[in-house]
Amino acid sequence: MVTWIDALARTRRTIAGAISRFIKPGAPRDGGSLEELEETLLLADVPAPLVSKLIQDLDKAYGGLRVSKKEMLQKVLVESLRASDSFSWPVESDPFSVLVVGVNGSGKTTTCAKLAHLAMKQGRNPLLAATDTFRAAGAHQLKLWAETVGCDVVAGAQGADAAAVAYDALDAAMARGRDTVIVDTAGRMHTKEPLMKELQKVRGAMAKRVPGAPRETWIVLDATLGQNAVMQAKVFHEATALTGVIVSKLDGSSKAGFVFSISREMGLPIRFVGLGEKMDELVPFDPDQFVSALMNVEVPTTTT
Ligand SMILES: Nc1nc2c(ncn2[C@@H]2O[C@H](COP(=O)(O)OP(=O)(O)O)[C@@H](O)[C@H]2O)c(=O)[nH]1
Ligand SMILES: [Mg+2]
Repeated sequence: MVTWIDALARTRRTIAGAISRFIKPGAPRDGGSLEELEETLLLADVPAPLVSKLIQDLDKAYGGLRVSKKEMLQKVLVESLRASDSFSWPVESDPFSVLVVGVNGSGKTTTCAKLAHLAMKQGRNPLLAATDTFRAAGAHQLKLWAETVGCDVVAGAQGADAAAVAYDALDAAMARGRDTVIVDTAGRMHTKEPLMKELQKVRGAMAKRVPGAPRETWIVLDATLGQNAVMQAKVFHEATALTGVIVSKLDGSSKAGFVFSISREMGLPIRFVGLGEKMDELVPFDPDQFVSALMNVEVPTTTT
C-alpha cells in the first residue's frame, strides 16, 4: 500500500532542496534562501498568491516571533487547505448519490470503483452506475472493477441515453434498498458543449427519481497536470455546480502544489486522493498528512 510519503516523492523532489536549505538552522533569514524557496514552490505548481502570502508571513515571523521556519511553513500551508474538512457519508432515507465527472483518462472509472470499495469498508451498501455509454468499453471497465470490489452495477448498452441509465440506477437503488449510488460518466472535453449539456440531462434525470439528487458532484483531476487541472475544474464548475474534488494520480505527479489552488481559488473541498492504482489506494484527503509528506525533507545540520 502506497503511503502519502511515497506518493508525494516526485513533488517533494522538486522542492526538497530549497526547503531544506531554507529551514536549515542558522541559514540566512532573507535574500537567497527565501527567493529560492519562492521560485521552487512555483515550480511545484503551488499557486503564486499563496507563495506570496507565505513569503510575506515568513518575513513577518522573522521580524518578531521566533517560530521555527518549518513550523511556520507547515502552518500556513495546512491553513490554506482549510476548505477540505473531512467527509462522512450521510445517512438519509433516500439513496445518497454522487455524480463523478471529469475529462477522459482522469481516472473517473477507477475512482468510482475505489469509492464503492471505501464506502463498503465503512458499512455502506453502494450501487455503481455506468453511464459512459459513449464507448463500447465504458461500462465493461466499470463492471470488471465492480466484480473485484463486490458491488453491483447498473449499466446501459453502448449508445444508450446516459440520463436514462442514471435514472434506472437510482430506481434500482430504491428497489434494492441501497444507501449510496456512485455514478460514473463519460469523459468529456470541457470545451465540447454538447457533452457538457448531457451532464445537465443526467442531473435532471437523477433529480426526477430522487429529489435533490445528485447530492454531490465530484470532479476527478489528474494530479500530473498540475495547474492545468485547475483550469479544467473551473470550466466544469461553470457548466455544472461541483461540490468537491478527487485528486487522482498523486503518485505520478511532480506538481502536486496545484492542490492548494483548489481550496484557495475555487473554495472546493478535496474529498479523496488517489495514491496509486490499486483498489485500496484511494484515501480521504488529509491536509496535515499532505503537507507533512511534502515537507518531509532532511534538514542539513550546521557545521559552524
Ligand atoms: N498511478 C495511478 N494511476 C491511476 C490513479 N487513478 C487512476 N489511475 C489510472 O489512470 C488511468 C485512467 O483511469 P480511468 O479510470 O480509466 O479514467 P477515466 O477515463 O476518467 O474513466 C488508468 O490506467 C488508471 O489505472 C491513481 O491514483 N494513481
Ligand atoms: Mg471511464
